[in-house]
Amino acid sequence: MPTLSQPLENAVSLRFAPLACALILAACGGSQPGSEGATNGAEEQVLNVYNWSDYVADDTIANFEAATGIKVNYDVYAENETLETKLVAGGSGYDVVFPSARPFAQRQIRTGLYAQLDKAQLPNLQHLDPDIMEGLTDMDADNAHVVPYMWGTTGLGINVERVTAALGADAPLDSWGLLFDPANASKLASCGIHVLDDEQEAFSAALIWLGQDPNAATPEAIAAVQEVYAAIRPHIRTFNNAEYKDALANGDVCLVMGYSGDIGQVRDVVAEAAESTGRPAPDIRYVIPKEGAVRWMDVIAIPKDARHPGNAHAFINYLMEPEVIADISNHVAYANANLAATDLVDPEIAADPGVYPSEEVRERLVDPALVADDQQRQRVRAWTGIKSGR
Ligand code: SPD
Repeated sequence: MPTLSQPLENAVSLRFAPLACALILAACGGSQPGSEGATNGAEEQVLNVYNWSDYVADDTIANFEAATGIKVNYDVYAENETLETKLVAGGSGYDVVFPSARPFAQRQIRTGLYAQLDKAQLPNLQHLDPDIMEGLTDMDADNAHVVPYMWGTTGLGINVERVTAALGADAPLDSWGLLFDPANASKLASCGIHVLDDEQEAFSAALIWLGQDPNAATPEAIAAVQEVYAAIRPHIRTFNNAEYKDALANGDVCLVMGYSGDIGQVRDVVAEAAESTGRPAPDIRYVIPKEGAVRWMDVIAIPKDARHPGNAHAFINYLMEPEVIADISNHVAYANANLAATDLVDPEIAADPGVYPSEEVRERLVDPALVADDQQRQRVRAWTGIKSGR
């Protein structure tokens, strides 16, 4: 079975080092939300941002700071639940956050966790795709609280050589069966499987594989999902939303359930590392399974108790500059919601079906939905049990 060489593994690990630092701020000397900048009128020149890991270009924050003089304290998370816990507790100190629209921002808007946007401070709203804006109005009337950021899908990240070495040339690379069929998962266990620690996505994926409504939350649907995971649980190494990128890039695992752009980033990093060593790059592929997949959208919002709402608006408006958001899409391999940025996106990214799926594939994508609170609690409880192998 082919394995990655040591120099390539080192090159890959270096690429994701900022991610690891961001996740352990104390160890890396990073900043916490606070007040360290100069004041400008009523609002001090500070902005506390809490975003998903690997979700801006390398220079996005520095460029904003240089353009505005606002000092950004930038923290990252890997799960919607981490953000939600901080928002619900209150006093998070964050001025700008990036929840997934459904069901997270949907629920958080209902419970009053976000400030109303002042659209007079957001002239770049004019660049956003009116269809996407309209599509959010059922959860956010008049687009009053959130602005769309990036969207993507959840599918499979595959090291093609290693998976076909384990399963044969007719391995079902285009199917959730690669993961959920225990006959496949058992053969892939030794080359390594990671699954997202994302109850919403992991539940929906299993339901799609079963041919059921991906947003089902009845006791029967929950039991069916438990059964799917029980059959493959011994073959899953870990559940996580960020470490899987390094693991796939380094060759520690050969199959992951992952977010589209994250796998695109792994593919690009591995290709660059291979180029620098003169060795052939492993074929890292993102697949939207033929049975269908979840399409999600992450949005930008200002927590109700933000201390720097003026700076927050300036940052959100900056992120809606077509050049800025196109640069981010080029860097993170996620599709943005900015029509004016379309022509600025790298043609390779624009033509990547994992980033912008074809019409035919889009017909097989489903949006997450909010389920009743008690059903959601049951799903979360079941998910905790699934992970711990109970
Ligand atoms: N590295 C950025 C990942 C963003 C993923 N957000 C989508 C969550 C879907 N539940």
